[in-house]
Amino acid sequence: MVEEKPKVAKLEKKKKVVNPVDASIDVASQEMIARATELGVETIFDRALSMKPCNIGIQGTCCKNCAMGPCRLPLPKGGIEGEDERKGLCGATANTIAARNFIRMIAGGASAHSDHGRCVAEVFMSAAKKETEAYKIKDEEKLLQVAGNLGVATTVEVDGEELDRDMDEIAVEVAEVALNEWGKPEGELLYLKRAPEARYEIWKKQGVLPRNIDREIVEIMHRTHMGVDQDYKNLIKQGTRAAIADGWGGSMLATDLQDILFGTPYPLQSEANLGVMKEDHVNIIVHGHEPVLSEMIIAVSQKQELIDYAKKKGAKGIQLSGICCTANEMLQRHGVPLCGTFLQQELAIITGACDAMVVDIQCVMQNLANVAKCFHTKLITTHPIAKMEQDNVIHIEFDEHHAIEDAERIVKMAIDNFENRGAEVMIPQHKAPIVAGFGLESTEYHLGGSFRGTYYTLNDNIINGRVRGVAGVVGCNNARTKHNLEHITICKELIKNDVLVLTTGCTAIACAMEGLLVPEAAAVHCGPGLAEVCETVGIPPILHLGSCVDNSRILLAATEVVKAGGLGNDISEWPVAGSAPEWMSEKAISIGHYFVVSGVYTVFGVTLPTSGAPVFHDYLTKDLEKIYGGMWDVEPDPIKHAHMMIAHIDKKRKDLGIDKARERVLMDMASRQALEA
Ligand code: BF8
Repeated sequence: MVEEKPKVAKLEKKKKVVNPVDASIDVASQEMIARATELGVETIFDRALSMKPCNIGIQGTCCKNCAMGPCRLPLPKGGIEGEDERKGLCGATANTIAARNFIRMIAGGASAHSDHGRCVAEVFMSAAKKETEAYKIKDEEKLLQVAGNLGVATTVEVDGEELDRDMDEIAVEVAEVALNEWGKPEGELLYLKRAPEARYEIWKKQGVLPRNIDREIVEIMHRTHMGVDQDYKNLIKQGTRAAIADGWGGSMLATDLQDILFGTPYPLQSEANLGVMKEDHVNIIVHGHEPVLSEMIIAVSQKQELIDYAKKKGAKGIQLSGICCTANEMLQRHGVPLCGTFLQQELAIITGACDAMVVDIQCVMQNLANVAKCFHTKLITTHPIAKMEQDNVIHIEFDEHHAIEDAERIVKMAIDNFENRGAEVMIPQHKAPIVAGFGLESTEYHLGGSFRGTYYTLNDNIINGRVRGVAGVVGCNNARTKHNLEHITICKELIKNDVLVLTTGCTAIACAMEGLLVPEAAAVHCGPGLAEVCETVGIPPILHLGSCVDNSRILLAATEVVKAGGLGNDISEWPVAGSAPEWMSEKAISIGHYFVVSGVYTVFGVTLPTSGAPVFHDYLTKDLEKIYGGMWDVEPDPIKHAHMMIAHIDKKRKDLGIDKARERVLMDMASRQALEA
């Protein structure tokens, strides 16, 4: 007889509960994380506790590009002594694997930005051809400027006389030339010539001028296929081409065409954080990236008949707000308040007051559907390339040819849902005032003044040392770090040290929530030099330049500084640095790389997926500087991170011979007056 084994009681694994104070520095978010725990709703913060990241993937040395693997090549605990003999089945080295993975991330990021740009270009074409009622050319001045950059004539000769060309004709040709940038058979991207001449020459010499946007991404997929490119230097060269095609191509076109269609941003006031939601209003949150959809939602929700309809249903009105980069797009052109960053998307639904969350593309978590199931929220996907499998998700496909009707249907659905709210509404009462909308043009106006209208005044203040340098601080939230801690610590440390900060994406939203995007922040947080400049000009010490595709605005601002004179001939020569403190997406890697190869020293927080391949890692963080004047760096500690950027800025000041000026400026008022005399 077989002896029966004693039954062992299964040990119930105790679920780890997230401590809100450990998860975020933001009080509104802490309150909603606590609320989620109280209601038993699982969020990304809980999963980050119970699921650890893969230790090999994080090093960048797991190859799953063929079915003989995945081949995993972790770095030995004590590092590599002697020759690195790690190999995959095919013989691929750790460097090859990490470089392949890295440039596939660039391909992912560049394709996301660029496909967004293509979609805008297609809508632009419809608007130019007047095939849609909903979209029109809004900024003709910008159209003419972009026409110039794309080589489209803006005048025409009639009987020996130079006349202005018809605007509609220009718009159609701009659309044609722009769309051609994605797949033209020969030549190079037209916008490359917008970079400083010295930069263009470096790219040309290195053989990395992108031919068209799509091709560079396709070529990455080919070169990283099993058995093709097996030289990390050659692989990263292709990554460089695709990244340039993103920053100086797809992203820049997205920004320009959006400005023409929806308006070029100028500074405006608004508010930020979950507290912008209103309990007695229909709350519609738009989340994602493409303003094509959100522009229509904004237009429609202002219609009197829909406001009246909302009132008929018992609400006082319609409150729109945004999450992620759609938020930045709606803010910079219309002043629509920011509801939150990437890590607050679930929390917005947990308020119980979100009547509809309307999403398009990128950075939309699939768990939104699970959270929405616990509340009355209608979760509406709108893009043909971005659907969700859960059955509570509604798909209303958005099409520019009947955009108004689609938007009306969505807004009406939200209004109808207002009466389905449960008793569980809890909106955290925290929000901060903000000033946003600093495009390239308005920054020029503010920093140069209406009199000069160039970046000269900024250059002047960099040269005299009041402004030590400029930093572009951008990027995501990452659930592996404390929400917003690194963003805020780094930005505060930079402005404290007289570094003017330009920001986009979720960093911009984080700074907004923290109250750093108002002119008054200068007196509280800045060093004396930057405070003086901000107070004189009336700008915040951190300028909100838009969404992540608008990082192209930072590239162009950096170029304007070069053009204004006195700070060298290339972006790599003047005191500027980049940072993505809490990055997580492939888009961030593409952005980081186009910053680097545009000549910017760029520091990432969290980690870089290259640490398992030390030779390749060193190539990115040391050798690239010799080629491009910019390089990667990584530092998770926010204070050290900021000081690495400041050290780079000081090095550039020294190279330019303007380090002494700053020492004098920081002496005292008497010596400054003596100097000026
Ligand atoms: O494009 S910063 S989390 S929202 S990827 Fe996403 Fe990162 Fe936010 Fe905008 Ni950019």
